[in-house]
Amino acid sequence: MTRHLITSAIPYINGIKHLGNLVGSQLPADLYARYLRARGNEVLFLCATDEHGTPAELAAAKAGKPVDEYCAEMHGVQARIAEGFGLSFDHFGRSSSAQNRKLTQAFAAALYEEGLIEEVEQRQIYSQTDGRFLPDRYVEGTCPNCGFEDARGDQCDNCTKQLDPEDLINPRSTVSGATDLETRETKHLFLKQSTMKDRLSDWIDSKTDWPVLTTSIAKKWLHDGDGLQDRGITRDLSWGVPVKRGDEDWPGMEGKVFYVWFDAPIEYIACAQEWVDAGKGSDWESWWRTDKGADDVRYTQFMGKDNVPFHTLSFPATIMGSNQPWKLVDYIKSFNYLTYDGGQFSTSRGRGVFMDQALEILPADTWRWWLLSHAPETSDAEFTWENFQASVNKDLADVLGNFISRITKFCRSKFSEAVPEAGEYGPAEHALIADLTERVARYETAMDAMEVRKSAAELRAIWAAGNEYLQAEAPWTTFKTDPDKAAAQVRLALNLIPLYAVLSAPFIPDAAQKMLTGMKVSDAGWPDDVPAALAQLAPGHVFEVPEVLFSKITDEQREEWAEKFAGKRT
Ligand code: B3M
Ligand code: ZN
Repeated sequence: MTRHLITSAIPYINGIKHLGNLVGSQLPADLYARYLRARGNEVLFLCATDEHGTPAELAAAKAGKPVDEYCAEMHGVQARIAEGFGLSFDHFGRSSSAQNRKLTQAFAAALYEEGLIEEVEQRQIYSQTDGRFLPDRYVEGTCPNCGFEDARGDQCDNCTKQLDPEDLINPRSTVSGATDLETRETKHLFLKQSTMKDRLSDWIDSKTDWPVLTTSIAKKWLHDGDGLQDRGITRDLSWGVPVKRGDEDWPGMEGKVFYVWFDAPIEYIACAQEWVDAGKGSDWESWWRTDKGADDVRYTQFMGKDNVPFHTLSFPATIMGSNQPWKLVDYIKSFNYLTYDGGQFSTSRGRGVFMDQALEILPADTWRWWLLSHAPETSDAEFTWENFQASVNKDLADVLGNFISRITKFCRSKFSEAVPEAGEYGPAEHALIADLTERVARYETAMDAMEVRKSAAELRAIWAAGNEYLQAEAPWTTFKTDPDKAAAQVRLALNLIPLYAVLSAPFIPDAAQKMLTGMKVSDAGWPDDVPAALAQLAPGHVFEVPEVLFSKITDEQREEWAEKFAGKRT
């Protein structure tokens, strides 16, 4: 038994995530957490909402709510949706928690004491009406390049030119519309991560077993162009972790907060504290402090590729730079993007399926199965309704669902709702048991390696092996001439159901539970010994035909949904 710490990138608070976000971090992390728990490991699986920064402020303003209220509400919404998808977090925290505020300020103090924080004077737009400095995207005006009147301070959306707010003609505050803007001197903190370049580089080089997607992005940022830049870790916002050195005020930093990407990964640690403070655990330090036992922990992070630089360089720089015994990540599993029907998912245009909508139209397991079996691992992947329909109808309804309903109904009609006793296993049965033993080992290897698509393919092949056996042995035909032999065939086939349930649970937990409930099995463990697992339903064991596991997606539904999610949501 190993202790596994697993974190998923923490989703931004400002809105509901789409299926591409889900498959890039939370869902594969859940797959891995469920698998490791099923195999008897101790797992702490954490996620949270990422609540600070400009996007949260802007979204709250748009919703007409105070930002703290907006975040509390949206946290509730995201937590419910996560539950709907069966995401088995041990705790779903909040980066705006008191624990994270304190820890973030403590990290800043430690980095300061190590001489890794520099105070830098900068020029920035100040709004007299608003009484505050404005972040770049809070300033709008006319683009000097194309004349577009609503260009943002960081970029013109019309001609895509990168801008400085000072470039804008007739600049105005998006907070109030005020035009009495001026440029003022202000101070910001920079983390001198460039001084840690060699250390970070050696550390990344030592991770020879990491996915190439992860290490290639890290190396690009380490070595391309100017290499690793020092990074600004403070912002002029009111919503965020106030800039302090531990408990002490930081002279010159009044009214400023830490940059969202500074405090967000620290929430991985704070979340473990929240987990304890919520009464769900008793000891967070043994997961996070190497002086308190965390050396024995294996820590795995899951994220989309756009988050890789922050997890391979910035957050490790915070951890290493603190010179305190915090746990560093052991493995980073990253993902490419999921595209939607020939284009991008778009939050602003409502293009693609968002997590709440997905659950409104179909059970979570259908989405879990499609997303994981098509995870964008080695390249981007594309969601199409045709592919989704085919996958649900074939893999889930025809292969798995049909196997279960066919064999349980046949048993009920020809014998009873109990495992038949008569008959002995012959060569075909022994061959199936041997075949499944090998296949389960291959499935475990793929799951251990977090090869998500490959694991799904191995699992599908395990389901198919049962179908092929039934097809070839045809107990309904055997029954006419040799009912005892048919009884033995049915006995083995019924025993595949709890095996399938346990193996499939990490992918499709609800359906797996229905399978076990129908078969009246409450204590099915991982099949470390496949032949023994295939004998767990003893002759005479009573069951009920499980309820229908998966309905097929019709062509009409497919067309309706393709139309509905093409991009009109506001
Ligand atoms: N919130 C980006 C995202 O939701 C960001 C991840 C933070 S991980 C510490 O994809
Ligand atoms: Zn422009």
